[in-house]
Amino acid sequence: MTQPLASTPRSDGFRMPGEFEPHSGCWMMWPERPDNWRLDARPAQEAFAAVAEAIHPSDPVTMAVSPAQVSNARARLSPGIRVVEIASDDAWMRDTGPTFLVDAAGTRRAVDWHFNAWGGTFNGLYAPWDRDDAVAARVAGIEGVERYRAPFVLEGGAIHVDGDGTAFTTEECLLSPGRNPGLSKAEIEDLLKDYLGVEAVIWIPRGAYQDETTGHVDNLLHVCAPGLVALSWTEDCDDPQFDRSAEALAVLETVRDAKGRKLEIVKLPAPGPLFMSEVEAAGIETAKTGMARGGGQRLAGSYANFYIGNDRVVFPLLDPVTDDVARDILEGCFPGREIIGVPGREVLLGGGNIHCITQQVPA
Ligand code: KQY
Repeated sequence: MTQPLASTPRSDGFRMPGEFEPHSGCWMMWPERPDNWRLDARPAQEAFAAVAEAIHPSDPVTMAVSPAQVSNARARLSPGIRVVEIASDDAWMRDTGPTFLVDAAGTRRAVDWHFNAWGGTFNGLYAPWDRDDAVAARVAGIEGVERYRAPFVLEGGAIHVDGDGTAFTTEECLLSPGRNPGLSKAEIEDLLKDYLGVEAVIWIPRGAYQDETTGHVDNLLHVCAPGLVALSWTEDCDDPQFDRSAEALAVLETVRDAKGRKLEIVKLPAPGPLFMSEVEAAGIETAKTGMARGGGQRLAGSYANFYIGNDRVVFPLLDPVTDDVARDILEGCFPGREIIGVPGREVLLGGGNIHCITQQVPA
């Protein structure tokens, strides 16, 4: 593994591109952890495989798989999907993989964030997490790109960018005591500017209700294009999600982005509300650490948790009542891209969705 660069992306002229910019590929990781994925992760493996097949070949997919699962993964994935052996603690490539950057000449580099299972010993979801923390460096090495090791805790799902100078995050997440208790909001904002190559950070107060990452922005909203944001929304003012989405809307309606634009906000209906069933909960091994699961638990379902590929958008099917509404709205947001729904419930049972399990590599 090569040593990280000592400079910062911003000082070297690098920026994180928008997800809607061209990709050379997409990375995912194979689920197997039985205290997060029910029935020894077999239904989740089927769900992850379906996501990979929906993204591939628009973005050629590489699946990182632990040594014990290589033959199983290979048998369940079509031959075009590359399988590489990488050990991990769970399967969230958005969070443990590198965040890729580009410069004006088209050179690519990567940011390797410190990962502590969404809260470390304060409120992290499992321990140890050292194999997860090593994933980004491995992926960057396989991609053959140089890497910055950012000096603070962050996951890829905690940020969105518009590729044009603006980042989005939540206070609930990045100011949570389990991540960077020694850093002020202003210091974190400066670090985001340095490591994402942005000039403006838009702070949303909170993420989705019951999100076990402590408020990842990628489960609340997505940036469809510079100046265009899709926000998870409910009209039910008795739903605890209502205030969270309304607070986000209030910020998004008043801010200007780095280029001085007002944002256009498109509302995606929240599915459900959705709850874990007793049968689903019974299939999950009892967790030794933070991921206690139970029947009746509210799930943090959101259609904003989608992946933007080169010629398609892959979004989670979560609720027959709202799936088609979400599809129609996404069609309006992404002219020229096919909108593909893939069953999202098994991924949601593990605590995230399609955006959380994917990581694009810019072209
Ligand atoms: O949403 C994500 N980005 C990750 C969710 C992790 C859940 C672990 N059980």
